[in-house]
Amino acid sequence: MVEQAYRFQTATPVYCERYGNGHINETYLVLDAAARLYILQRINQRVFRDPERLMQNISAVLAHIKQSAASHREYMTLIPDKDNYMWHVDDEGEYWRMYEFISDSICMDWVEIPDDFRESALAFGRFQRRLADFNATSLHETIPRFHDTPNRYTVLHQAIDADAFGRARNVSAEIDFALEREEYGSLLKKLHSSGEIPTRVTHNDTKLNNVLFDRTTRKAMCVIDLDTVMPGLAVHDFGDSIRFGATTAVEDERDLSKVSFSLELYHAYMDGYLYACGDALTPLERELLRDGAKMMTLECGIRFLSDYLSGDTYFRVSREGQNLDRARTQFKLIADMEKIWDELLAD
Ligand code: ADP
Ligand code: GN1
Ligand code: MG
Repeated sequence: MVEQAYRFQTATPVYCERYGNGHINETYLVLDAAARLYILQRINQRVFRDPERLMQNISAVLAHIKQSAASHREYMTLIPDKDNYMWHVDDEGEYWRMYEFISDSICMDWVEIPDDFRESALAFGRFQRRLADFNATSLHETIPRFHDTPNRYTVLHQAIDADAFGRARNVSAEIDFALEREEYGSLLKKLHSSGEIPTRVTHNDTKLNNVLFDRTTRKAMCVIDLDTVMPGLAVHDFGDSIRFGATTAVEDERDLSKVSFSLELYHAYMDGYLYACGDALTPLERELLRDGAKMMTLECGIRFLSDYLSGDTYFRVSREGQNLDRARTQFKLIADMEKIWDELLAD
């Protein structure tokens, strides 16, 4: 039993096991003596340097979403610790938080049918809409420059130059692929800096497995993993969903012949997203949705490749070469998108 499970306002915990497939935080499923389930998480402070402000963001965003939600299963509920704080700091200075487990929910690591993906788009679209009147400037930037693609290139250059693990020589094709697209990498940042696309409250980690679905109806209910909710770009949120979901294989698939971009899933997501929040987007944002998809795939590929070159210190790995495999799947998806670029425009 993780002893921090006892520190929150629940009945006595009777079970606690590692849970989920996240790359960053440490997540546990907890059962208490009253047969209630909870999610307990240790916040990764190497990634999130200011956990208290992060928790303030999450509390504020959840309170806001609650106001317009149709049911309590559409938002997460934090459980206070025994001193009535919304988080718990243990003797080692580690930050922990607990949520009610959303009952009868399922979480998917890949798209089983296009309708599931469309559903997830509805959830992220609703999320965007519900936070449209939330003051973005009140949010703390939990990871500075998180989706700053040109800065991700700077980090890649540093990793290549340092080549701390002697891995660069084996991945020259992947490095070349990334560097050939470096100029493109500044497209969205430039349009944002010049005010041509607006700042919005965004989720910034819109993977399919950050949405909970109702077990019976398979309707998307609740957006989770709010650590990276910050001011950002709507097209990035659209794009991050596409890079993770509009594919025929998992993110770390080793056999690249199994990995291809799915136009059918792309359009299923586009359809749901535009239905849920399309009228809130500007014409230029709609036009740039496909660039959001390519950019997030490129940025994530660069991040995986940089982490591989630097010794896998950021994304959790369970086998050697996993971050390289992840980078390769992203680059394969980009190559596929480029081949059908004209078909990716919003209608
Ligand atoms: P990470 O940042 O590591 O991805 P998440 O916050 O996404 O962590 O949580 C990891 C997994 O835990 C999710 O994919 C989901 O399966 C499950 N989970 C998280 N919060 C809840 C919740 N409130 N109710 C049910 N399951 C949850
Ligand atoms: C991480 O926390 P998780 O596993 O949902 C990462 C995302 C990446 C994703 C790649 C805070 O997401 O940015 O896109 O892995 N989160 C953070 O799977 O860096
Ligand atoms: Mg997650």
